[in-house]
Amino acid sequence: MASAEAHLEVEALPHISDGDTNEIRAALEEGDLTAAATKAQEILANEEQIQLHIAVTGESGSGKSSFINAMRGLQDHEEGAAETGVTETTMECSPYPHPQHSHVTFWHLPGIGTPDFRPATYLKEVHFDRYDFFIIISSSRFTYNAATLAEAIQAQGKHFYFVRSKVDQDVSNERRLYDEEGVLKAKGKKATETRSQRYDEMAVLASIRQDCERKLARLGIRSPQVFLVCRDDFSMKYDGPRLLQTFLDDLPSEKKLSFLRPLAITSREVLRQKKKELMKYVWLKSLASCGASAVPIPGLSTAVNTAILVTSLKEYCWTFGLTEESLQKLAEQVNKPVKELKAVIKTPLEDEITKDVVIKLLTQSIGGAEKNPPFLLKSTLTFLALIISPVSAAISFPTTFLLLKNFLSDAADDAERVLQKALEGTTQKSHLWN
Ligand SMILES: Nc1nc2c(ncn2[C@@H]2O[C@H](COP(=O)(O)OP(=O)(O)O)[C@@H](O)[C@H]2O)c(=O)[nH]1
Ligand SMILES: [Mg+2]
Repeated sequence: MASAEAHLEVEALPHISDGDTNEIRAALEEGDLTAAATKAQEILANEEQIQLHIAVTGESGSGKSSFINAMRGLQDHEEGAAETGVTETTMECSPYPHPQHSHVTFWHLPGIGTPDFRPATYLKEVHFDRYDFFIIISSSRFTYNAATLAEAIQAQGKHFYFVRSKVDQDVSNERRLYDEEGVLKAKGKKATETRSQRYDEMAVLASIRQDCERKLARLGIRSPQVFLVCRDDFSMKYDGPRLLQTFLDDLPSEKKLSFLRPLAITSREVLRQKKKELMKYVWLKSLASCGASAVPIPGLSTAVNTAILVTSLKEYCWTFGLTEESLQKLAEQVNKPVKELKAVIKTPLEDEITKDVVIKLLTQSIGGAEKNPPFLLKSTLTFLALIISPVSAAISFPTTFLLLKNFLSDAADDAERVLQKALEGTTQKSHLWN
C-alpha cells in the first residue's frame, strides 16, 4: 500500500509565470487564503482560454479537409465537417474549430501546387504568425514546393510535420498483388527489394515511408520524418498515434493540456498523458475551491466552493470520455452495446455529477485528509511546500486535494477499462496496447 505521504503528492506542477507564483506565495505568507484562491482561479481561467492553431497545408486533393475532419473526430458527411473533394480556387484560409473544444482550431490553408508558388509569399499571405505548427500533407511523394515550404517554416522557428495521406489505398493496391494466403500472385513475378514473396504490411508501410523520406532528403531536408495516415481510424492506425504523440512532445508545456483535452482516448499513452497533465492542476483547483466563495458544508468540518469541484469532476469525466454521448459514440464504433462499456465504470458519469455527489465524495475524503494532515504533504517541489503551512489551518485544502486526485485517478482507471472492453475481441487491440 502507498504511504500516507504518497497520497498527497503531486507529480509535477503546471507552467505558471514567476509573477503569478510570487503573488500566490505572498498571499499565503500573509495568511490571505482568499487572495491566493482568487489568483488560483484566475490562473485556471486563463489556462482554459489558451488557444491552439494548427495549420494544414499541401496540394489540392492531398487530403487536407479529410485530415482536419479526422482530427476533429468528424465523418466527412457530418454537420460542421470540412467539405472534401472540392477543387481549391482561392487563397483563403478556412478555420475549423474543434466541435467540443473551440480553443483548438485547425486551419485549411490554400494548396501549394501552383508553378508560381513562393514559400515566403505564401507564409505571409496565410498569416504565418497565427499558427502553433504546420502539417504538410501529400498523397504521393513530396514535391519541391513541400520541401521549400518546410524549410521556410523551419527558418522562421516553427515546427512542421510531413504527413503522407491515403495510405489505405497503397495498402489495398499492394494487397491485390497477393493471393488469399498472402503469396505473391503473378506467375513468374519475382520478389524485389521492396516486394516480398509473402505479403507483409509492415514492409509495405516501411517502403512508402522510406521512399518519401529519401525523396525529401534529395530535396535538401535533413533527416526527414514522414508519418503515414489514413482518414479512417486516423488516431488508431498506421502512424496516427505516433504523429499525435510527436505533436504533444513538441508542444510547449502550457499548451499540452489544450491539445490533449479534445483528443479521443485511443491508446494507453494518450490516457496516461491526459492524467499527467490534469494532475498538475489539482493543487490549483484545490486552492481555488477553498477561497472567497467557500461555504461550510453542513455536518463536515470543512468549507469549500462546491461549484468549482462539480466543474472539475465534470471536466475529468469529459476528458476521459466518461459521458453518455462519448460512450454511445464509442459503443457504435466498436459495435457493442453501451451497457457493456458502462458495466466496467465505477465513478459517476459526467451527466451524474451534482453538488450532492461532491458532498458525498468530500465526506469520504475528509477521513483521509485528517489522517494525512497537510504538513505530511511532502514534496520535492519547493513551491508546493510553501503553500502548506498557511493552509494547514484549514482542513479544506487537503480534503479537496484528495477528492480531486482520487477522482482523477479513478476516472482514468475507468477510461482504461472502457477502452479495454471496447477493443476486446477486435484486431486493433494488439496495435493499441503495445
Ligand atoms: N482512401 C482515402 N481517400 C482519402 C483520404 N484522405 C482523403 N481522401 C480522398 O481524397 C479526396 C481529396 O481529399 P480532400 O480532403 O478534399 O483534399 P484537400 O483538397 O487537400 O482538402 C477526397 O475524395 C477524399 O475522400 C484517405 O486517407 N484515404
Ligand atoms: Mg479541402
